[in-house]
Amino acid sequence: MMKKTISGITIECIQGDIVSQPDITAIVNAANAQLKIGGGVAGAIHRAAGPGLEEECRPLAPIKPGECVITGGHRLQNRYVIHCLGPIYGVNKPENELLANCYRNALKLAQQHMIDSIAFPAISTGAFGYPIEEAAEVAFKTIMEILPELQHVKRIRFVLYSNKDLEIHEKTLSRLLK
Ligand code: AR6
Repeated sequence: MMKKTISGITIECIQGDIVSQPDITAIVNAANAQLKIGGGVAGAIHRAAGPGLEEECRPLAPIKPGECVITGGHRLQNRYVIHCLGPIYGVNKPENELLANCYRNALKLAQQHMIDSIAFPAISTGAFGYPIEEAAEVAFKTIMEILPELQHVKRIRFVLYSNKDLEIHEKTLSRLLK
């Protein structure tokens, strides 16, 4: 677990499950273009939210790599879900810009909806094959660029599935803050 506060905004890294973050207003889904239930994060979120989430998503799909849409949380403990389509590594290019767009657009939606806290999984690093070190660097760099524009978001949490992924994120964040 790591916590850093920059310009009044706390960035946290924890090991855990994205659907078990009851103190967070919006959780981010590593979605598919059709915004349907899938594997990994998308599977966990849709299962926990119930069928109402897919129903709300239907008219919003398809989305393109880098794009995000917002819905309610349905049966989740969170008020909102922000669905982001990450790039498939080696297919959707340039990967780093498309991944940065996910973080940028998710935080813009959070800002528009006056969301105070948001939790991200490591978008694109599972089924979409993005190397975790590179993805962590893109994620934190993008977040730091956008921090000065955020007025409502006070807490940004990264929820990493494995201890190894947590370690990589903690190291990357410490390095970028030096
Ligand atoms: N909580 C937190 N992190 C998780 C969880 C969880 N419950 N489950 C997996 N991870 P992925 P992608 C980690 O595959 O790469 C889906 O099938 C996982 O270890 O969920 O963006 C969709 O339908 C990895 O580090 O998302 C899409 O088709 C990270 O979350 C496609 O996969 C992202 O893994 C999206 O692929």
